[in-house]
Amino acid sequence: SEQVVVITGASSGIGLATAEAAAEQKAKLVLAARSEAALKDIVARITAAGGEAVAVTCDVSDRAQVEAVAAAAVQRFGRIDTWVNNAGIGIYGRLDEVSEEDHRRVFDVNYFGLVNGSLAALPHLKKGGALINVGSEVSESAFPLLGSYVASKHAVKGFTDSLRIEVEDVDRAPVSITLIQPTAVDTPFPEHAGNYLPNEPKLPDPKIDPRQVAEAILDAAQNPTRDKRVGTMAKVSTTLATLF
Ligand code: NJP
Repeated sequence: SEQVVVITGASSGIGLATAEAAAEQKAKLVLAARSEAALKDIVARITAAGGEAVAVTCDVSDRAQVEAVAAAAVQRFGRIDTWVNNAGIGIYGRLDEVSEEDHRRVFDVNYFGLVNGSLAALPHLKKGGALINVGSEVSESAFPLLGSYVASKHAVKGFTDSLRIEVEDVDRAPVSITLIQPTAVDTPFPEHAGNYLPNEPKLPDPKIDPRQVAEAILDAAQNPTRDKRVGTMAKVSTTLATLF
């Protein structure tokens, strides 16, 4: 396809894998994250391989910065076909020890970042397009020592499912809205997370390859489904000893 695809959190992990896979499919890419240098390297790599990509430095928790990403996409490529809200962070720690500031930060990025992206993208998608929101297996289940993260991903699912009804069923706009729900994915997510625990946080095995999630995201851009689960969906063990 020659889709114009916007990806938030494109500097690492799932977002980066999605950018690379989309570039192979000849998509025109708008890559957003806070790390300007990392994005520039990725854009240089994609461009050197014959692809088209532009980097936009952006903190998704700031609505104006997210609107600037949409504006950059339209300015460079004339339209937006697919918008992927992928940026996210974690905070490891008990709910009674995570500071209010950290708890709010998780919601500012994971929830309000995705709200900002969805609302910035929708006006551009209404003639036909795909909005793809990265939730999680924990959008529907509990998980200890990542409680603020789990709560934010539940909020992501509630927002995404409600928005879908308004856009598809009330407006009858040809926008597909998909929630991607991966299991644990092999990315630097734990290293990027805040941590109140005495030891290095990690995610439980089995961890899937981020390219598997990228494939599900790009597939949803072409063949939308309401919820796309990726991974084994084995019941997450709540035995703390297996996690940390
Ligand atoms: O994590 P990581 P993943 N504004 O840390 C960016 C979900 N998920 O790929 O800003 C803008 O490698 C950050 O870039 P930078 C997860 O919840 C994961 O695993 O430059 N961007 C980086 O590009 C999240 O929603 C697993 O630091 C911001 C990216 O986000 C998504 O998958 C399982 C930002 C994070 O890359 C990608 O996570 C699951 C901000 N304020 C769902 N803050 C899993 N890994 O197991 C961060 O079910 N970023």
